[in-house]
Amino acid sequence: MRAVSAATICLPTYNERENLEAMLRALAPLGVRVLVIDDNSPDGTGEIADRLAGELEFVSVLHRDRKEGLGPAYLAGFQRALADGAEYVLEMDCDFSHNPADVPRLIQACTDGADLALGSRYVPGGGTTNWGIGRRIVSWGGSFYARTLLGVGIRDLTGGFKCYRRRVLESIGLEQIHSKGYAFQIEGTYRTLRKGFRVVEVPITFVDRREGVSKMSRAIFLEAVTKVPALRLAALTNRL
Ligand SMILES: Nc1nc2c(ncn2[C@@H]2O[C@H](COP(=O)(O)OP(=O)(O)OP(=O)(O)O)[C@@H](O)[C@H]2O)c(=O)[nH]1
Ligand SMILES: [Mg+2]
Repeated sequence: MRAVSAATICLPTYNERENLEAMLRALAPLGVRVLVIDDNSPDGTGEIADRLAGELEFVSVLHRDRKEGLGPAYLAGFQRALADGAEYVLEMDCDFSHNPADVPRLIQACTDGADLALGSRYVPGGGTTNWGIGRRIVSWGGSFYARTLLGVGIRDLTGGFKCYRRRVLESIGLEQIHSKGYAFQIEGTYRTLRKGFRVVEVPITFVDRREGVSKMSRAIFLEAVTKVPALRLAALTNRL
């Protein structure tokens, strides 16, 4: 229980007014802290977050001026969570693709010895529901591409449901990370592996969002395609 109260979930939001309140109420019983990172959502998500932070003691809000992508939002959230003393720092989407009930298993994997626990769709027991065949191929193919080029054994490199131990975030060079989308997830895990930390995959079922709209874009996809060989090159030339 002590471990859980030392955990902060970073929850980035951009136009999640249909989801935010339900998500915070679902997280309430878990005993974790939640930091909502809102990029000035035009739909008023930031105001909803402020109202709920006034009501729910475990919630705080980080307001940012504009949408810059997931990576910069998470980096700002990590800094705040570390400054506030978190031992476990989680990433999670606010669209119910990630099941709040899986949070304790991710934290447990870290208290059991992992330095980074990844919610994984591509290990036995994991999977996706309500995704069309096209989306499944792109996602699985993306992880296959990254795993092969980087030469790592991790099955799910693009997922965004993860739990970092504090010491990882303190040592992987966050200030050097400029990725914004899926590449941010790949880069965080790869840097963690390069530093010799222990990374564990925890099976999860990923559910397609029910409310609101996806912010995935062609630019985010292309960033990942080019970032993977760049990361490998950086590692081969001892810059990572
Ligand atoms: N603060 C912030 N949050 C963002 C930004 N882009 C996406 N998000 C949030 O990050 C989470 C994941 O974004 P999604 O739009 O679901 O993207 P995705 O999960 O890659 O794509 P889908 O599976 O299609 O939903 C959600 O909680 C979004 O509201 C951003 O630029 N800034
Ligand atoms: Mg999503």
